[in-house]
Amino acid sequence: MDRLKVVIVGDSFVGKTSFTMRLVNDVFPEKHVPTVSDKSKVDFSFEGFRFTIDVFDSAGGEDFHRLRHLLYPMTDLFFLCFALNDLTSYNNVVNYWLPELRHHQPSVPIILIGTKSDLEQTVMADCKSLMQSYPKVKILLRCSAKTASGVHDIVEAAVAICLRKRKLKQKKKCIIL
Ligand SMILES: Nc1nc2c(ncn2[C@@H]2O[C@H](COP(=O)(O)OP(=O)(O)OP(=O)(O)O)[C@@H](O)[C@H]2O)c(=O)[nH]1
Ligand SMILES: [Mg+2]
Repeated sequence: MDRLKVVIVGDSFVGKTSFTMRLVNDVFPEKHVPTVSDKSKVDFSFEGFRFTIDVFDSAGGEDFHRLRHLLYPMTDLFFLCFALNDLTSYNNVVNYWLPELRHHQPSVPIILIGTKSDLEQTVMADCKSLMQSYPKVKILLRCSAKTASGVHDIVEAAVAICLRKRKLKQKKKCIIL
């Protein structure tokens, strides 16, 4: 079975842990317990392949800005989260998180996730212009950890992106040989 490493980042309170718990245990924790760092895993099948996804949940708080990058090496894909009802969390995607990921892991693909889609959506994310500035941003998807809407689609997109990247790498190796 193939293994993928996914790291979840974004501001505190956007719902990274809730998303992870919905994905891994299919539950929704109502309470916010600030994360320090957490690792869990989930098995997933896609196009006849079976994957184990190691999900690294990170702390969004500023206190952890200097430590968080220790999670980044060997990452296959980032889930970069903002809350669809919190403009500040989206502005921080643009002004803080994307520059941070490009600085530490410039070649790792990113899925942008708008969380809390069950609440009123006040953020108009301009994904096209973000993708132009940051080609590693592959797609913007919306989800709700509360209702589970969109969560499966995000994992499917993640696996498809990683699979495509690995196939491309193998192709390049074959050409060199
Ligand atoms: N309505 C709604 N609330 C959500 C959703 N996801 C998370 N929440 C709530 O938002 C709050 C913060 O969620 P967390 O998952 O703890 O946030 P986090 O991003 O992990 O925060 P840090 O660990 O501090 O970085 C909690 O009270 C959750 O119940 C969602 O999809 N819908
Ligand atoms: Mg958390």
